[in-house]
Amino acid sequence: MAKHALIIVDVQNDFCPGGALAVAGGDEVVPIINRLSPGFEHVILTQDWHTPHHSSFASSHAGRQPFETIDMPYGKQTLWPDHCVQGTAGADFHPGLERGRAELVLRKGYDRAIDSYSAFYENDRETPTGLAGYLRERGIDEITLAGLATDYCVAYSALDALAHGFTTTVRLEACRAIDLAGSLDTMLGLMKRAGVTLA
Ligand code: VGL
Ligand code: ZN
Repeated sequence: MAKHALIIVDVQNDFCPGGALAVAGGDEVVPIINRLSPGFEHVILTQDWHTPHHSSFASSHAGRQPFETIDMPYGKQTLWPDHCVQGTAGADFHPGLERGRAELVLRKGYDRAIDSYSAFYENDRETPTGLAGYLRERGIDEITLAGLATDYCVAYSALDALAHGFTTTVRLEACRAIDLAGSLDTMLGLMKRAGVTLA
């Protein structure tokens, strides 16, 4: 029997209007996801969970501004405003998000030296978070993703889920994008070509 999990990506205050890295309409996904999640037998939450002075923050690099790109030892990295710092209100889940049925809260981005968009791998693309093993060990073979942001954490997670052999769907109506320099079109194209179902 196929087991299907909903992965709710980074529905946190800092990605909602008024937050440090607000995604336009970010809070609109909350009621949509609340309607979706009872239909899934397994629900998993991810939480962006950065150390203070994280290396993905522009404020950690002298003379750099948010949304610039720099070279890191592991490749290119977009710099962000300080966001989702461990233990802060901005890192909390949106208060309206129904999360009583969540079986796992997967935190990511907690290594100061490296960012993690994907719920499966850090941005070096080789350090695993353990999520693939968790899903596999529990017999889950199908994944649906929703949350924030479509073109960063949702897209990278979807591509990695597919690469791991999970049947993967992104519910676009339950996602909102940052859309930095065409990133939404780029990532939608990559997902479509890879074989992610965009619903
Ligand atoms: C995200 C940028 C930085 C996301 C997280 O959740 O899509 N984007 N950190
Ligand atoms: Zn982040």
